[in-house]
Amino acid sequence: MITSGEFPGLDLPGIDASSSLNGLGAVELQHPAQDIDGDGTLDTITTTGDEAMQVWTDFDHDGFADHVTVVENDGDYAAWEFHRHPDGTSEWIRTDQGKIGN
Ligand SMILES: [Ca+2]
Ligand SMILES: [Ca+2]
Repeated sequence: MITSGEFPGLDLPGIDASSSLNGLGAVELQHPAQDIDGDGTLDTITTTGDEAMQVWTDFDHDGFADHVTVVENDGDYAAWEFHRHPDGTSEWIRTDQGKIGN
């Protein structure tokens, strides 16, 4: 189950490769199901919507997603990183975007 601390009830699987995550806030990963980096600790949840799937990963195991990759059914993708700033603010920053196969 995924919840957003700032937008309860937000339909996270509705995010596609062109969606902006600005303002999304921290995304809590309560029950990670996959171990994407193979260190033995579950860290990743995959969510699936009609148009795209999203892979949320909590690399530092603090319970909140640090990275998400969005892949649309037609191959468009985007990757975002969650950054916490010293002043207490946080934001999602897009690190990659493109189309698989190009
Ligand atoms: Ca892991
Ligand atoms: Ca984290």
